[in-house]
Amino acid sequence: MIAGNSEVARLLRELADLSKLDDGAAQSFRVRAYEKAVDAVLNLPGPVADMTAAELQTVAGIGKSTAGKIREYVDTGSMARLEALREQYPRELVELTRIPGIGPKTVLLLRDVLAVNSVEELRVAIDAERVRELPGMGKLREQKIAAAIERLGLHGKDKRTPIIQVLPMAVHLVETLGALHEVRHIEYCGSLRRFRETIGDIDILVAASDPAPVMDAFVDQASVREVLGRGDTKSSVLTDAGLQVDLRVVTPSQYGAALLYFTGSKEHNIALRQRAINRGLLLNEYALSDAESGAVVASRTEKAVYEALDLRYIVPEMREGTGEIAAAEEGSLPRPVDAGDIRGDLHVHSTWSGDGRSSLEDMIAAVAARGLEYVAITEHGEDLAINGLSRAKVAAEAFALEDLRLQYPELTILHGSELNIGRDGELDYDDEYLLGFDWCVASVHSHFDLAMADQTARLVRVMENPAVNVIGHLIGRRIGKRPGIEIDVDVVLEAAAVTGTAIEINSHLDRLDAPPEILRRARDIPDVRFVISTDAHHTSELGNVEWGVRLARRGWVDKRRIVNTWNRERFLKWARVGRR
Ligand code: DGT
Ligand code: CA
Ligand code: CA
Ligand code: ZN
Repeated sequence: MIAGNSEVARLLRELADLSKLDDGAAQSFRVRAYEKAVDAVLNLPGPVADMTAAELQTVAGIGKSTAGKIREYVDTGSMARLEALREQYPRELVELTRIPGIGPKTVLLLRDVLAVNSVEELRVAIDAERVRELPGMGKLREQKIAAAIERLGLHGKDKRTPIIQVLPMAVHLVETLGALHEVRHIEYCGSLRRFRETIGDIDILVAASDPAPVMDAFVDQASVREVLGRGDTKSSVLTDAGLQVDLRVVTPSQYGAALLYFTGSKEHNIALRQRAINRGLLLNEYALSDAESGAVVASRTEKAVYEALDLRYIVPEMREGTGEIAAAEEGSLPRPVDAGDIRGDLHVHSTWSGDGRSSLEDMIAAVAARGLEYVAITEHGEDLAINGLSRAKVAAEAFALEDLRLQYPELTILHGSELNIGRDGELDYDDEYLLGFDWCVASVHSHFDLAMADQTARLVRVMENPAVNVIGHLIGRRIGKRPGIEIDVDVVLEAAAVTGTAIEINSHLDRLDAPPEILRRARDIPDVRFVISTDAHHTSELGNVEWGVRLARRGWVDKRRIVNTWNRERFLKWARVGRR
């Protein structure tokens, strides 16, 4: 295989990083030389592999020694200097340099004085208060480093990354590899396809006529920091962000069985395999086949495999091994919602809110372009510092909306508000005034640390207000950053049912709130209604509805309970009843 430019650039970057440690300085002459060469190689107009050492040296930014190393790699497939450095500075040690506040000198001190060779060992040393004793360190820096480790989630064997950091990368990979002409089908699988809110690693499955070019393109991605393993049909890499990506290539006829296998969960797979055995069949990552003759029964699509096991298709978001197979068998699985089912967005901001980033006109135009039937514009209520709207502004926006209704006669535009739930469940404006809005979302934006009983009480009080249609982002969490409020889920859901207040399914990847565990609890309380909303602050966020839809599926929410799948007439009638 011919070494690609981005692959060479990646190795030079690794050389630079390792040289920082070797020189004990982030900006030594050697380090700068390698870093310059990285840019130079990435900017070459043609393949680096076609250039002689002499030609390489004529390129600005590539010196004689670096040119020699590049040729060595192109000719032999390895670089002696790099191999030696990798030997001397193992990956776990290099990982330490990703922690803010730890430079190459500190890494060497940690290693030589405290025998710390990994993030895990660093945590132990911090707990023992030994790091603060290093020269130039002290208690304050030690605490800062501890906080940085927590924040980065760099610790533990089963470190998990919030989905918002993983999904864009996976989508990009699927697009890039999917463009290769050998690729027939491609999808991300694993926990990401099941839409877990934190991800261990990315799994990508490809069906291709020829796996080799797919593997080449995969390990040659610019974002790849290290190739952990490379084979004919499977490879693993580590990205710059420290995330592992596993790639598996199968033939098109195996794709359905492989997709099922690599999507998991493991528990779901095991239950399916047992079901196959009970029917005299064998299920593995390549096919469902007859246990005796070995003849393939189904393998091309997931649907075919489920069908051959006498089951309805189960969407990936429900494959956690928590009763979905029994439910599929008895026909009690909730009807999954699709993005195409959503007819309105009922939590949308514009620049009238202090934190909105698209104008009201742009927002409405974008909503209309998406073909929605109704929308609620819900700027922040006046109690939210800076971002909220005074009554004068609310009145002014009402005028602006009148104009827009004339411009977009097909779209029903509700004038709403996103109210702030106060410490004891009080709301912005006054009760009389609130009934003047067409639609009210009420959300927690403060007092996250109250005791469970207090949190529950403030939510219940708000739901009793006839102007409130829906509780926005129920627990107020930020995945991986803020845990969200503690509530008595059953009491809150019961109150939602009794008062006719819907629970929002907030689509933002940072929130995914209410969490799926809470949504699932509502299965037993059939009167609870839901709203899938984007909470968009910019037109580009309206498309996030796709994530809200997947969260709803993961929470086993039947689509008939989601009010914004209803047609305009039915929805408006419900919205008015809810307001009494
Ligand atoms: P993660 O990466 O920890 O967020 O979770 P997953 O579910 O993506 O797990 P991963 O990456 O280890 O494996 C991907 C899928 O491959 C997994 O969901 C099911 C399948 N798989 C992996 N190991 C096993 C196994 O030992 N048995 C079975 N039946 N399936 C497995
Ligand atoms: Ca995975
Ligand atoms: Ca994996
Ligand atoms: Zn909002």
